This record gives sequence, structure tokens and C-alpha cells, in this order.
Amino acid sequence: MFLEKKSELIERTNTLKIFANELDINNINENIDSFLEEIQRDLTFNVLCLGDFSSGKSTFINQFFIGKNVLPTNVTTTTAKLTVLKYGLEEKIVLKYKDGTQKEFHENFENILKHTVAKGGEEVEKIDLVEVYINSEFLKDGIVIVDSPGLNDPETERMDVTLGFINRADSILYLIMATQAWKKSEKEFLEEKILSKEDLDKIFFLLNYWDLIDENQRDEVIKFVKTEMEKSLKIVSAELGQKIPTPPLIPISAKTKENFDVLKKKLWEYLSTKKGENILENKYKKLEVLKRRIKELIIEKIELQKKESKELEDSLKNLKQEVEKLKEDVTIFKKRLKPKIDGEVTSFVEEVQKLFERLKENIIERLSKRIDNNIEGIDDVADFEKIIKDSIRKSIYLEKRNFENLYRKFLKKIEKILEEEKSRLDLKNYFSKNKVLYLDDIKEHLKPEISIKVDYMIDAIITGGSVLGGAVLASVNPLFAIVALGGVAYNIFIKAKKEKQEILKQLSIIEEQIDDTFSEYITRLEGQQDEITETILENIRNELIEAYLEKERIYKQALEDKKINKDDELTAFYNDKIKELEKI
Ligand SMILES: Nc1nc2c(ncn2[C@@H]2O[C@H](COP(=O)(O)OP(=O)(O)OP(=O)(O)O)[C@@H](O)[C@H]2O)c(=O)[nH]1
Ligand SMILES: [Mg+2]
Repeated sequence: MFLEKKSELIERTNTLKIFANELDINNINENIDSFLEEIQRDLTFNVLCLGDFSSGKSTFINQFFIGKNVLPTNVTTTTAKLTVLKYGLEEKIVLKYKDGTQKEFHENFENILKHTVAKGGEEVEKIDLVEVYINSEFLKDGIVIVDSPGLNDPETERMDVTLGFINRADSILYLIMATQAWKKSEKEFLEEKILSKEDLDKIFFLLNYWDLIDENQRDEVIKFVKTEMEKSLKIVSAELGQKIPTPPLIPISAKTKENFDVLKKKLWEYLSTKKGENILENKYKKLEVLKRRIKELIIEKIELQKKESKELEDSLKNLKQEVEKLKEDVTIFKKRLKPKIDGEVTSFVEEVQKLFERLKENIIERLSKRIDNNIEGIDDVADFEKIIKDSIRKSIYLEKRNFENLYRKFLKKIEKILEEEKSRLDLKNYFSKNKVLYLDDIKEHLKPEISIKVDYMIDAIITGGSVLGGAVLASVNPLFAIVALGGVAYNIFIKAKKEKQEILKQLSIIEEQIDDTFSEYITRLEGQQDEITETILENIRNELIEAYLEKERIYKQALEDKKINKDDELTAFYNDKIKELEKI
């Protein structure tokens, strides 16, 4: 249902594009193009595949999502790099290197991936991320699937990068080996690594290697895993203070494809209802707005061509003067708007600062407790490091919601300012009544601009680095620095293993480090203040001026039309066009 609606939407939008093209309505054409991109972007689901090494992730992705063996698989640890698989009419591999360069390949995929994502491959260390474009039906429907290194891979840095993807994923498929179900790492993952209800809500546990489980043992295995999962979930629920429903547990075999149909159905059900339907509904509304806009433009054309040529020529002259006046008015508008927006950005920064303070206290408190409770049982540095990282990650996850709420509030306030200013700036002076819509457009346009930055900011806090690259704020990565405290952890551990008190004292080192990192972060955020205001103002200015130029173009075109065609024929033509438009 969802997929049919999605393709219907794309089809109708394409028809509208052809329609607008024929009528030569330039502005709208650009809007339609970006709307088409928006549909593709917003109606794409990111699915992350997680699990211990050899749990069958790569095999599963090959069989389930792309239907052929592309990703390298092996009985020993294999995948060493995150691999993102997307739809591509033309199949290719894009290797993104740590130094920022990239290379493309169009054939010999298996071999290339062996050298680049498989452990031991000679290029592996130089690579940041690998993208594989495959012409598969499943991906074409709008799925982006991410293959990850085994979570129990000894290289913790890899695990950090993988976990960084969690909050970006629309759904997580967590593969468990049915033959050795519910290992320590799986228990730990549920209890320690994922700590927001939102993240847990999107997990599907897949009991892989189902082909190797005897018929008469299957019920028992499921029962066992369920019971263990419940135990872990109880701990998580207590910590979050929220009851968490048990995630789905689906037995599958990546080898024999057992239960693939069940999984496919459930996954689509989840993705389309949870995320897709709302978005789809909005997009349909947007299509109607575009249609309405085109209709208004046609009506304007009809009205214009009713006028005498002389009248049109005069209007064109007036328009030129009006553009000059508009430029002046925009400057005044800008002056009035700037302090208001600056004020909002400043208080947003202040709120973020408070949040960081709270976060810091929380981290220190959690760390102290954990160290206090666990110190006797910790024998090696790796364990100690793990405690530190997990505590930090946990605190950050718990604060994540608050951060997002802050940002939402900030956006709302900006919107309100724009709304108020919009009513003060008497738009009727500038546009025909229909064009008042333009400011709404600006808001639409502006939202993703800021949100991209703030999203990256959240990511930077959570993951500590650029995962998908190109992030504006990716260079600011507080957690990365904090996670790098692994080194500090080591020193503390070595110095004071026997002296518990000493370890607790050394926590101040961590506190200082967090302070430093956060203050650097805040400084950068403040530095972006002007950039945010400028972006908003630039958008307004451009849109207003563009609207004017468009109007000028329409006047000129009307004059041309009048030279070539008879007025009543033109009216009939445009009226037919309106009827045609309504059917799209
Ligand atoms: N019998 C059986 N074998 C499987 C199944 N899934 C995977 N395998 C085999 O298990 C081995 C490991 O599979 P991979 O797909 O490489 O596992 P992975 O999770 O990607 O492993 P890493 O990349 O090392 O994290 C391969 O030899 C697969 O052929 C399954 O459902 N049943
Ligand atoms: Mg693998």
C-alpha cells in the first residue's frame, strides 16, 4: 500500500513537472525538482544491521536485500568497515578514504570489497566508509542498508563508529546466532549500548542460523532467548523509568532464506506505518500546494492577457521601480529581524550550555558510582575503559531527548518571529495576494538548513565524529575527545588500581577534560550564530527578489503572447490547461 502510494506520488509529480514545463513556469519547475528530491530523501529508510562477528550479517544482506553475493563473508571475522548499500540504476562501488578522496569502481565488486572492507585487506586502514550502489528491487523501494563490523570485534573504535549509526537508523536488525544464542555481548548490548526508548523501539532481533537448529529444539531456543531478553529489558526499563515492550524476535536463516517473507512483511509494516505514512501524507498535501500555485499562475496569465499591451508595458516599468524599493525595504526588514534572531540564538546557546553542565555532572556521578561498585572486579584495563565509555555514552543518550526538545523550541521561536515580521511587512505592496505564500516557502526552505547543522551537532555529541562525512560541525566532537579519555583511563588504572580512593580523586581529570571539550564546542556554536541569522535573511531576500523577477518575466511573456495569439484563443487555451491541471 505504502509503496504503491509512493510511486503514485512520484508519477503525479512527474506529470505535473511536464505540465509546468510546457507552460514555461520556471520558478515552479525548480520547486518541483526539489520536491522530487525531497520525496526520495524523506521516503528512504536507513536500516542498520548489527550483531557479533560471524552472526551472518553480510550473508543476510546479500541474500535478503540485494539477492546476490556482493559483500564478503567468511567463517572468521570479516567485515572491518561500515558498508552502506544504496539503490543505483548503475551499479558501482564508491570508496571514501580517510584523507577525503574517493574512488569509484564499476565492476569486479567482490574482489574490490575483499581488499577494502574485509579484514586484512590491504586498503582497509585507509578507508573511512564504503558505499555500494546496487540495482535491487528492495533498495529501489527506498531502503538504505548498512553492514557493520561485528560488535564484539576487539577494535573498540570500530564499535564506536557503528554505534554512532544507531540514532540515525530508522530500523535496526540485530542478528543473533541461534546456535549460541544470547551471549554476553548480546546481553551487554541491550543493557548498556542502547539507551533510549526510541532506539529500542526500532530493533528487530533476528535469530539467524535457524537451519542449524533441530525441529524439536526450536521452541526451547526461542523461549530461552525471550526469557533472557526480558531480564535485560527489565534492567533497561528501570533505568529509563519507562516500560519497554519486548522487541520482535524472528528466526531466520540467511543461508536457506527461511522466514524471509515474514521478515520482509514485518519490516515494511514497521517502516511504512512508523515513519512512512505520515511523511507520505504530508507530501501529498505539498503536491496539492504546488498544483494550487500553478493554477494561480495560470489565472494570473489569463488576467494579464486581458489587459492592453500599453497597460502591460506601464506595469513593467513600475515593477522596475518597485524592485528598487523592495531592496531598500529588505534592508530595513533585515535590521529589524537581526537582533530578534540573534537574541533567540543567544538564549539557545545558553540553554545548551546548561544542558552540558548537567550532562557533565551526570557523567561524573555515574562514573563514580560504577567505579565504586566495580573496582574490585576489574582486572584489566580494557574492562575499565569499557566502563568509562559506557557510562559516558549512557549519560549522553539520556540527555539526547532534552537536547532535541531545546532545538525544537528554538525553531518554533524563530518561526514565530518570521510570522510576526511577515504580518508587519505588508506583502500586498509587493505581490498579488496569492504570493503571500512565499514566506511559508522560506520557512520550509530554512528548516532543513538549520536542522542539518543541529542534527550534526547532536551526532557529534553522540558519536563523536563525522560518520557519513560532510558535516558542518563534524570537526567538533566532544564525545570523541571524551572517548579518547580511554588513555586517561589507562593512566588512572595503572596508577591507582589498588587505591580506590585515588581513582575517584582522579575523576577530576575527566571532569576537566569534559569542561575543555564542551567549552570549545560552545565557542564554535556561538561562532555559528551569525551564520544562522545570515542564512535566514539571505533566504528571505533571495526569495523576495526572485518573486519579483518572476513577475517581470510573466509580464514580458504576456506581452509576447499578445503579439502572436488572439486574446480569446489564449483564454480558452489557459482555461483548458486549468482543467487538465485539476486532473493531475
Ligand atoms: N548454516 C548457516 N550458515 C550461515 C548463516 N548465515 C551465515 N552463515 C555462514 O556464517 C559465516 C559468517 O557469515 P558472515 O555473513 O560473514 O557473518 P558476519 O556477521 O558478516 O561476520 P563479520 O563480518 O565478521 O562481523 C559464513 O561462512 C556464512 O556462510 C545461516 O543462516 N546458516
Ligand atoms: Mg560481515
